Amino acid sequence: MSDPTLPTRAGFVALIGEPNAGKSTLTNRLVGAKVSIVTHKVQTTRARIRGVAMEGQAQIVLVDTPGLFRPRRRLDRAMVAAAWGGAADADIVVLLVEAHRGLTPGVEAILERLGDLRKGTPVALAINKIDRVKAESLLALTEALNARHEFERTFMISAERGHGCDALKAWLGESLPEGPWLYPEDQIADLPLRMLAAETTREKLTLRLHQELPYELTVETESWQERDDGSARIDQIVYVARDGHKGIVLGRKGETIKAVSTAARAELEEFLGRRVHLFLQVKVRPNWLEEAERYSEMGLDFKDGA
Ligand SMILES: Nc1nc2c(ncn2[C@@H]2O[C@H](COP(=O)(O)OP(=O)(O)OP(=O)(O)O)[C@@H](O)[C@H]2O)c(=O)[nH]1
Ligand SMILES: [Mg+2]
Repeated sequence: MSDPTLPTRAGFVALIGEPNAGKSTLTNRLVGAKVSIVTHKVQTTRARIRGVAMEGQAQIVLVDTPGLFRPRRRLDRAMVAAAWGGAADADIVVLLVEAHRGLTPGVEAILERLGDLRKGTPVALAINKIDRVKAESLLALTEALNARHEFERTFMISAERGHGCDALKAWLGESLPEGPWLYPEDQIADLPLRMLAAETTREKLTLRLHQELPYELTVETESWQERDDGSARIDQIVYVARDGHKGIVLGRKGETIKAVSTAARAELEEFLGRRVHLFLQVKVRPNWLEEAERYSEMGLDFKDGA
């Protein structure tokens, strides 16, 4: 695969799209490891998450972004700003559209803003979740989307199953600018471990809790201690905004938080390749959605939410 006579290439590829389009799934698929959390709920990703993939002599830095939607609250605005910021800084942008949902008003709104990108930024279209539709429907959707924007390329993919992902990756590799790699060859993520650990816990919480609650909580790693026996002790705080939410997160007799902790610990142990002791504490903090420090912990710019 890797041909040392070829020039090295490297650059940033921003994956953008509506919430739930499959951006994080595609990031993980292309990296070949889980670097970004995935759930069936919208607005899972809150900040830009970088994953690094190699394709021959090209280093593709994937920038997974929060979903694009019409923001109403401060956190929404900061997330959407982070997503467009990722697109603005990228060498290549890939717009993900869900095959079964097609050209939604949300996609229309994104298409309208593609013109604001730096002139000359190639934008590719990836129609995702093709496993959910009949192949016949894809041609019409491709035409409708390409009539709205002149995409550099169109790919039909299933990020979850892998269909079409090799072709997309190959194209990204050959389309990035020549230049030295941006990360060591064996690095796959660019997220501080304490943040990755917090995201893992947030994923497990999101998977278990009711629709509205995940939005109202955030997880922070408070301390990380390396122990002499090679294990790590990780202490995290789950901030919720309302008193009533604390009980929901804890669950009956602490069942929910215990299950979340077990699942998060198992995943962290696998990722780190060593034992982890994970301690979760739930705190009610009514105003956390308006606190600058919570945003910097999430990797967001508080001012963007103003
Ligand atoms: N059937 C099918 N489901 C998919 C595919 N790709 C992603 N999904 C599912 O779609 C849901 C959302 O995936 P994510 O990767 O979290 O989507 P996202 O675009 O990162 O979402 P946000 O971070 O909320 O903006 C998850 O349940 C995935 O398993 C696919 O190719 N086919
Ligand atoms: Mg995501």
